[in-house]
Amino acid sequence: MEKLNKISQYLACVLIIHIVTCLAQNPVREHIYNRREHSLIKPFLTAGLSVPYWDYTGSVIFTQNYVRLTPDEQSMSGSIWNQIPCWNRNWEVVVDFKVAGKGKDLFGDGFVVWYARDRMITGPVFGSKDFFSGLAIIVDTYSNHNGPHNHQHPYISAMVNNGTLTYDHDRDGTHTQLAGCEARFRNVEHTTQLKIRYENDVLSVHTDLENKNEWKECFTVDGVELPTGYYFGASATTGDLSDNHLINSIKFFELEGATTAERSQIIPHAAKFEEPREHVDDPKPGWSNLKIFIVILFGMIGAVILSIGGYMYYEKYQQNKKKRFY
Ligand SMILES: *[C@@H]1O[C@H](CO)[C@@H](O)[C@H](O)[C@H]1NC(C)=O
Ligand SMILES: [Ca+2]
Repeated sequence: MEKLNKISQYLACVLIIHIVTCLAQNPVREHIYNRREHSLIKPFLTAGLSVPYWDYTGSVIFTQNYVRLTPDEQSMSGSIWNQIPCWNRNWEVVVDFKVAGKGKDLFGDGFVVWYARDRMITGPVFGSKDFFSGLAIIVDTYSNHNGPHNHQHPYISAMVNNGTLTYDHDRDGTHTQLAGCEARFRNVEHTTQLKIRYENDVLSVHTDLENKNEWKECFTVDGVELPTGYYFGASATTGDLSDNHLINSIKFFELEGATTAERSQIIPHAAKFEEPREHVDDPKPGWSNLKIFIVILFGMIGAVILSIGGYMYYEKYQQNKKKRFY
């Protein structure tokens, strides 16, 4: 009898420990629900050879395992767009992607995960429309900037636009980005993932790139206002340089929060931009020593001529003065 008691006590203990560790691993915040209509998951193609909830443009192809935005070939462009506008104020999107190609040092250009008003419009921002309205999470693999950068590539950054800003490729978007981080994800065998979370006007991006199965913070910015009713999408482009840009899945999670109609009326706005915001031209190349020498030489010759001239004028003036007095 005592033995039975001990066993039941032991079992109760195990149960409690199990519950406690379970709770610790799954904090209560996980009131999140996967939403199929904003997700892109396997199998991509249904029996009718259509892709439920998604449209596509350009070089996109759907295979059994991934969606290829561009192949590893020059001048390719492709995009996929969700058909259903998102009415959730708070959400999280996890993108499982792969960027790989033949190029060892030279590759590009990158891809963007969109939450935008206009869908299916091709353009110069990684295969999609410039002067967009909404949010772009830009995964830029190629540095277009000739001058020194304050960061390495590949680089992940966020841009919020109300339709008036252009994405400046020459500066890799640095003067319009809210925040960003360097990220290494090219040509690896394991899965690489990006998590975009938008909750109560706080935007955060995390990455899982090192096959450690843990999220690492890329950046968090508050004061980001995005309306409801926009569309999720992804686009990629190649130019002179190329890469395979593949999407393995996009998983949308609805977070708790009001789903209000008024949120659809607001204009995308970000309270904080990263410095520097303005497009500052590169400094002119420094003067060469020869140039400096020539300028100094001419300056000295000029000074000598001026002083001789001045002296001669002074002499004449003195002579005139003498003439007048004598
Ligand atoms: C759009 O954004 C620009 C740049 O941030 C800002 O100057 C302008 O006032 C904004 N327009 C509206 C209508 O919010
Ligand atoms: Ca770039």
